[in-house]
Amino acid sequence: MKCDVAIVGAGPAGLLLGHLLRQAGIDAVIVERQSAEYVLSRIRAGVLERTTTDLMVQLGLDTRMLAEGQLHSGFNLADGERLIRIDIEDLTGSQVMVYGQSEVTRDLIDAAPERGLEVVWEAKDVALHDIESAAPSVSFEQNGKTQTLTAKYIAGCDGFHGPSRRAIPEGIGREHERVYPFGWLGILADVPPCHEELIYANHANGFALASMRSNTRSRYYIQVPLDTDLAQWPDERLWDELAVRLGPDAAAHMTRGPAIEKSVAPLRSYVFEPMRHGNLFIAGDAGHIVPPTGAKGLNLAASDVTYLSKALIARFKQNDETGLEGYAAKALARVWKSERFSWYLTNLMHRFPDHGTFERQMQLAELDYIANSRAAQISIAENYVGLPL
Ligand code: RFL
Ligand code: PHB
Repeated sequence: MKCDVAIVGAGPAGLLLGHLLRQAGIDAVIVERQSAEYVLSRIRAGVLERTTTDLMVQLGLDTRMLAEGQLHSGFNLADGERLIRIDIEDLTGSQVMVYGQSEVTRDLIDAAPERGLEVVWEAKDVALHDIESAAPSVSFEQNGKTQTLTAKYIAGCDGFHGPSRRAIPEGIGREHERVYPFGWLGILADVPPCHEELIYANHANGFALASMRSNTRSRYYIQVPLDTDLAQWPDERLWDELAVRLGPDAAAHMTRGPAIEKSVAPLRSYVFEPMRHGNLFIAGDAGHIVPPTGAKGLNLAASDVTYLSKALIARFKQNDETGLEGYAAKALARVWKSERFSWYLTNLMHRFPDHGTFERQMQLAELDYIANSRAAQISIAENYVGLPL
């Protein structure tokens, strides 16, 4: 098999890139380890920046997003006593779109056949070869047969655990990492949200987040120790703890219901550089991870592939390689700023095991400063809606 661009991974990064390249008439094939059903069943991000929704508009895949997604003009920080509303529309002129990652992925997967975007599902033993050569390839096993897909470029969009980043020879790359001493226990339930906007709460018991997917589906999280056993958190205990951490106003409007999904996710900040080696280009979680507190993971995947698709289109249409040469530096500059914001909000809103009363007072003083300073609110709002590309 041959194509112009072989894409490893059919998460948001790989699917968006594949569609953007197909829209420009470039021959792209995606190789994915899982089945489409499995990819669609992963419950992950829920807040889209304008840079991400713009891509869906550009692809003409925005019908369902515009009909079913919710535009939010603000979100709230809670400090155990009160809600501090960040009016992102007033502060920045922009809004964010609440539309689940699984819905974005579904729209991209459904449109792939009619747009000639081939996705090889359930590919086993995916491996990258000759990434420093002019004919890099991806091998995989399908139906018991080994296949090789030879391309001009490979896009590594295979998430944090995929093989692409690891194909870069040791000694060339550099890792920057912070692992947080807690995780998020998430619950998805078919109940109306407790508030019309998101609430990020810093309570003495730990962080909590009230989010949503629609008017009838809610997503909540609480900070828990990393070794948490889900069996310790039957639904009722989780609802009780959410009510405490989110505060009396949210609790009064909280509808409880059975969990459709419940899981613990670790929190990590991670950046690998460079995001290019030879003819391999890394995008999305394959190159960087943010803790979910800033809602930036999916949005960074989208900004990476915005840069990468433009660079590849310039290469194939005008034989101009300057975009490809600048890709890693351009993408990383935005990545680091989102890393900073996600790290800042994680530090501001969580209880750390080594924090004493001083650190707690610092958090409360900062929240009080934010509550009373338009300058502080603008800084948070402009990062939350997404910095310019
Ligand atoms: P993805 O979505 O991980 O997709 C990578 C794809 O590559 C496939 N793959 C392989 N394919 C072929 N061969 C192999 N050997 C492969 N190994 C892996 C995988 O099956 C998968 O389909 O990365 P991408 O496209 O870069 O997209 C990034 C986003 O998914 C991610 O940043 C966010 O979902 C992060 N994230 C969250 N972000 C938020 O903004 N808000 C959230 O609430 C939120 N929750 C989460 C999250 C990430 C999680 N992970 C990664 C464990 C919750 C979880 C549990
Ligand atoms: C979610 O709805 O899953 C969600 C929303 C905002 C975040 C993280 C997760 O910051």
